Amino acid sequence: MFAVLLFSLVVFTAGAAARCPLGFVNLGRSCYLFASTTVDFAGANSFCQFFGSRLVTISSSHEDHLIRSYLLRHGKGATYYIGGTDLRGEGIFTWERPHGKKLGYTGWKHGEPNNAKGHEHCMSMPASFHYRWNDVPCSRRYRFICERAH
Ligand code: GN1
Ligand code: CA
Ligand code: CA
Repeated sequence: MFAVLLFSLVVFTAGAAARCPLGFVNLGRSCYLFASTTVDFAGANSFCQFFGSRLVTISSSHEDHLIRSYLLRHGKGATYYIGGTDLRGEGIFTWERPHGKKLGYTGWKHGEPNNAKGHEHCMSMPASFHYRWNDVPCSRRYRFICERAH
């Protein structure tokens, strides 16, 4: 019996570890990389692609909750880029993946997006907003979150 339990534990642990590539964490149905490098939005996009992933698309309150809970525990008090912009039309935010898809679910902080100073076209999750969404200038250097399938 003990051997069976031990075997199950080893197999289960190995299985769980194999679900996401090194550096990615499994939350719900996807693998996420919470990058600690700070880069501008274009840089964040490139980094995610280099890692075989894309900037995160957050499609439901469930997914938003999983990511925010993770960040509240491990987020290092920072701001993280997520994968949406209104670069193609002011005030109309779309996801990078699938490209140009309008937001369905949104997790904006109350009062956002506000396009502050007329220069905020990229989406982020700042610790100071408990990781509710904010539009920020795309030129700022922030951490970022990548997503890929298992
Ligand atoms: C920040 O720093 P300030 O107050 O001009 C934030 C905006 C928010 C605003 C909300 C770069 O702007 O995106 O809408 O607070 N700017 C940055 O009060 O994070
Ligand atoms: Ca804008
Ligand atoms: Ca803003």
